[in-house]
Amino acid sequence: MTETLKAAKCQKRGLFITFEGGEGAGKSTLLAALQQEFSAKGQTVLALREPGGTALGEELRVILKHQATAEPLCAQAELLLMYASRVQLIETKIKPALAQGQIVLCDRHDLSSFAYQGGGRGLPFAAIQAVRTAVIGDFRPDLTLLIDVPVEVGMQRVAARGVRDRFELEQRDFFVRVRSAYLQAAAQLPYVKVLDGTQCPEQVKQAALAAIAACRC
Ligand code: Z5A
Repeated sequence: MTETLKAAKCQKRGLFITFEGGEGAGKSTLLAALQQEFSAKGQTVLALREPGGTALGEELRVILKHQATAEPLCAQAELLLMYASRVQLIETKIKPALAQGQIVLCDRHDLSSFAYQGGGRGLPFAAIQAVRTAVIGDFRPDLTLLIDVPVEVGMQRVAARGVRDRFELEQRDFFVRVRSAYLQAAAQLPYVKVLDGTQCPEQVKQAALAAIAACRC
């Protein structure tokens, strides 16, 4: 690609970076550090989370994380609610921000559905892919930072927080399957960069900045 073409591509839209990983991997910590880094350089940053980020998404987040009724949420309904939240966020927040050239940082996105509803809950990956295609088509992040930590490390970090949500109440095996699905996907998707989340936050941030520099343009 010529320098002119590269420059034209850069001007056309912003940058969409997603943060993935098991519980306690350090996604929110890294996202906050990068948001500060970009803002300090005068870049406009939009920080979002999934499920959530819109009025509808935040209502769905309460159901998905803290549903306390006697009727359990089945895995398929859980998947569809995740995608309802996601597509609302993409259409009303992410695409408009990218069109304005902003940097969009999103705490969890599409890969979470493959890892949690696929790996964790056992829904067929082909079924998830079919929902994905029907709902969001070929829209995808420019870069996904997958922060990988051993399950025990993540569980210990979260345990220190006290109160646990519907996902955090799952057993160790669930999170082992989630981690394995994440790593399997990362091996197949060129836009996913795996970061070692056992390193200190500053080292994780430096690795993330290197991955971002490599992906830009
Ligand atoms: N979910 C799903 O099933 N399907 C989907 O499609 C989507 C989501 C989109 C959302 O919960 C839940 O929804 C999630 C999956 C499911 N459930 N789980 N489990 P959430 O957004 O509230 O929870 P989370 O994404 O798992 O966030 P988290 O548990 O807070 O993890 P984190 O953001 O990766 O970690 P953190 O808050 O940055 O750090 C946790 C602690 O570790 C904290 O004390 C930090 O100071 C510490 N930390 C962070 N980094 C480091 C390093 N590098 N070293 C040492 N200590 C660190």
